[in-house]
Amino acid sequence: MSAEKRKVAYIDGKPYEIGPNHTSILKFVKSYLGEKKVPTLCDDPNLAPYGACRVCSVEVALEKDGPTKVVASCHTPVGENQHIFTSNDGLQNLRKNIVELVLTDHPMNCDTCEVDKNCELQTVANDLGISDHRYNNPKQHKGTPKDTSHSYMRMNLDNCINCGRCVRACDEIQGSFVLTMSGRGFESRITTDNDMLFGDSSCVSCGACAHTCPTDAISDVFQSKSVKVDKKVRTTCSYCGVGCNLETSVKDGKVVAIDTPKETEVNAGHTCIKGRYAFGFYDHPDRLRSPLIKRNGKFEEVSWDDAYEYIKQKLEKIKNESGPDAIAGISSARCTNEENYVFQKMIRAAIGTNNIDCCARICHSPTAWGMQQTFGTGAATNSTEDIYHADLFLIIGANPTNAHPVTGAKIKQQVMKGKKLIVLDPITTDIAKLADYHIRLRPGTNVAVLNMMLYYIVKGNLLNKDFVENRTEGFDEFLNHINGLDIDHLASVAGVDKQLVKEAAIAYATAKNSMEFHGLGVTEHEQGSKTVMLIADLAMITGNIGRRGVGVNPLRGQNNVQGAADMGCQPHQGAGYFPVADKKIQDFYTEKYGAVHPTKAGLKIPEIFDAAINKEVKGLWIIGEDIVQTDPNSAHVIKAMESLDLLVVQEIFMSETAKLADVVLPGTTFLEKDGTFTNTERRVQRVNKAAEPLPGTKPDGVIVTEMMQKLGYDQPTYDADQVLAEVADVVPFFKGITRERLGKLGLQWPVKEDGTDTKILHEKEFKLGKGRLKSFDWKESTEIKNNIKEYPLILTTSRVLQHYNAATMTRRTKNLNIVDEDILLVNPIDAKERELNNGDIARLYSGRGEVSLKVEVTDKVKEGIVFTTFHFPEHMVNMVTGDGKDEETKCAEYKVSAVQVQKISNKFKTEISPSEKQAEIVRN
Ligand SMILES: Nc1nc2c(c(=O)[nH]1)N[C@H]1C(S)=C(S)[C@@H](COP(=O)(O)OP(=O)(O)OC[C@H]3O[C@@H](n4cnc5c(=O)[nH]c(N)nc54)[C@H](O)[C@@H]3O)O[C@H]1N2
Ligand SMILES: Nc1nc2c(c(=O)[nH]1)N[C@H]1C(S)=C(S)[C@@H](COP(=O)(O)OP(=O)(O)OC[C@H]3O[C@@H](n4cnc5c(=O)[nH]c(N)nc54)[C@H](O)[C@@H]3O)O[C@H]1N2
Ligand SMILES: [Mo]
Repeated sequence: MSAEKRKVAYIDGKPYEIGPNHTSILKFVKSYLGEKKVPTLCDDPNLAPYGACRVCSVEVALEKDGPTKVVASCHTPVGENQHIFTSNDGLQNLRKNIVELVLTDHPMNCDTCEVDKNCELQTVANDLGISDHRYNNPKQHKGTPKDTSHSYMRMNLDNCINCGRCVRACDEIQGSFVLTMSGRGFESRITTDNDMLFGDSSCVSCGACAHTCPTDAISDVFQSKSVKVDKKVRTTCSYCGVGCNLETSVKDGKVVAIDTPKETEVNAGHTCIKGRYAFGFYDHPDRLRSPLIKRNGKFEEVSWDDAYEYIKQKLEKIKNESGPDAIAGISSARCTNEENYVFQKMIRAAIGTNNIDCCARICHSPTAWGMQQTFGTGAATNSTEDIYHADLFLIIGANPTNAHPVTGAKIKQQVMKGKKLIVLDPITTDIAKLADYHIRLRPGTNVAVLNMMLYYIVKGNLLNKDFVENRTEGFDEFLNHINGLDIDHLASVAGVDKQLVKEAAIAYATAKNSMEFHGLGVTEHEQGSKTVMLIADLAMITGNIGRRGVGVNPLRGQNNVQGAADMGCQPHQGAGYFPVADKKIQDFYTEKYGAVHPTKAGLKIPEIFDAAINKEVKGLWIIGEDIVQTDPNSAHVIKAMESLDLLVVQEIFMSETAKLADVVLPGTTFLEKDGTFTNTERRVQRVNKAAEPLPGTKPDGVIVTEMMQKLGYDQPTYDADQVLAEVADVVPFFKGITRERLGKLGLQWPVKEDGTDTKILHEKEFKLGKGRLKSFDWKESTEIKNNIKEYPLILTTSRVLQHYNAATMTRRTKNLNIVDEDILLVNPIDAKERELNNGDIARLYSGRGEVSLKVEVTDKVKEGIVFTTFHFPEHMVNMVTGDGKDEETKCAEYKVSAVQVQKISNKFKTEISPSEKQAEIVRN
């Protein structure tokens, strides 16, 4: 027990202990006496205290019976022995008068303003007993035209009370600075940047303004605050690995709106355009609604039983003729833990092969593998909330404001508050614009630049000697390697300024807490795993590991890619990362699964494709992964799919891959299922069904389980909770997880039997005992070496905020109104050489294939580099990307392709607009 005396303050005469989160009188009072004890108007717990409206006024005396003073409780700190009075006639009159003045700006009669009495302002007014307008404002906003230009929000400034919450949310939460307050006094009103229509402004559609607005002056197109819904269901977002908590509004059995729930840890009351608005795909007319079998080149609707029977016969034939290793499965990082677990179990226990993989292979497999080699655990060492405890951020090959927008916005906020930022990225991303040190390296040269940073830290004597001595091994060899580096050569191949790298290295080593984040710009390279291990070196030699605000933190991509690998959807490791080549491990799984565990090593995704072409793999079952559009070298993937005897695709849409299937099975979206997802910080969170599966569809776990039963395996009827219990029995770091214990906010693994979870890994020792320092030399990518003469530009590919991977989902939402094609970014020098102007159509080609794309000429990319995204099937950018792979894990080298660009036509010559083209595709 701490001997420290507990500090108290008094609320209406009673003592209460002051806690660490009680940063204001308002927070202190609310935490003990509930939300309604003190009314508020301009306050939002997710925003910095503002103290403008003073509705939250309380009286405070510094000692018992001392003189009192009226203060705004939201921005007055609570102090020891304060005597706080929350209510008396004087305070009530003050509050009432303020709200009456505010109402001057606002229609009183709710019938005329489309908003019922649920809006926050009306609730506060009702609570204060106000029922009528006392003051009349001659210059009311009345008659301001509604702004309906935005795809997802509308602005009705007649309802605005100028509380400034939207402006503050845009600035403080999203960091976008789109909304401002213009004019003074009664003339003041909310406008967008350059006074544009809302829909034309630079708004990123995060919805933070609509979420905070107390009156529906800015609201979602669906008026979630005012229309009565039947129920609200809390769940977890199914886009990226941030894992935002969402609250769905359900009316007449349909999800009609999504907002953030009150209590959130991961997303702190925030979401992005996809999580909040891009859910319209879920009941889109294009959803698959029946099992399909392809006969004579055409899909025919069949019953579930016929589909299962057809698959069973085909699988048994393949197994009898060629053995179980002629069958493979690719699981979905979009599906739940429970679904991934049963699928790998089906492949291993019911079919009998280790040929099971998932999209982690082409995404962060180098992270998992590299961190297993150096630390022992291949997952993020720290928690997202550590962003608040870091002093410096090192972001390597990640574009978090696009790809992990809620985390990106948090980092951005901290940097705007003065924390230091180093970015290693060839592209001037949004976050790179804020960097103190933006190291614009050539794609494929991370190992060179990281070696430079390690060198400058060692030479500058900036090592954390204690950490190196007590917690690592391999330092002597590491030092030898550093001493042999040719820094000038490394700087020249990477195309970077030595001095800048030196300064960045010193900043990283000398900040109190340096927190590293990385993405695909690290992993999707030939030297991906090596880069990850050098990042681990950087953290270890500077002691930036094992406490708050530091660590090595991959920004994992898919909502449940961490979980898919945890559940064993990898050929070399089963559920819980046990190596399946080990005889003891095989016995362990054999006992757990009640079926002999396969002993032969499984194939990784690219090996599955090669084996299909060689007729060694004949049957493939894919759940929720559109490999034809998203794996590299699409022509090769298509050839592999066409070589199979049986392709089963379990999907929600007729994806490019599903089109090639023999059998299509209609799964359900996350809104129609129960289970759990594991986010990028190892947090296992509940997914709760908000709507019933569309008629004709089944949750993916149900489909897999029914198939297991059909194959004769004794798997009980699918129940997500019961599968989770089985996972907890097999996977040691899930030991203490139950659905109940996960509660609202989830738990971060490892979770002990008693339910305690883990926010920070490696605090006292690494899973390997000591951390392993590793050394590697930079090597030019084979793709460049072999092809750069003929194809002199380097293509690097990535994503936009509005669309998600194959975009089967986001293209079926209004996000398509905002972005409707992949654009090729070309540096002005390269553009001039090719006579390319903005808007021209260019041919982008490599030895593998070609696509045509609209051009944007910009110095966001360096000379010699071109950049695009891979979201649109009418472009199929992966026709161009190559077969390069990470040496260790076979992760695809999407970030380096040798290409050439050639002008096809001027902008005016295109006959069909991308959106028309898109519409055509959707229609077909
Ligand atoms: N809006 C949106 N969000 C998404 C997705 C989406 O499609 N859309 N996809 C999700 C998925 S699956 C994933 S994995 C994540 C990916 O998210 P990120 O990891 O951020 O991935 P990318 O944006 O593809 O690439 C990151 C950066 O790497 C840079 N880069 C390229 N080559 C190099 C290099 O050699 N060195 C360095 N240091 N940087 C380099 C690129 O310029 C790019 O800015 O996003 C997830 N979130
Ligand atoms: N050029 C280039 N290509 C890339 C990348 C790159 O940076 N550059 N990045 C790569 C990366 S990191 C990744 S992770 C991959 C992602 O590639 P994919 O995994 O192919 O991409 P998604 O669009 O996430 O595809 C998931 C599929 O699952 C379906 N789906 C969604 N939810 C469910 C569900 O609940 N059940 C079922 N059955 N299906 C569902 C969707 O309709 C979609 O077709 O793309 C890779 N491709
Ligand atoms: Mo990914």
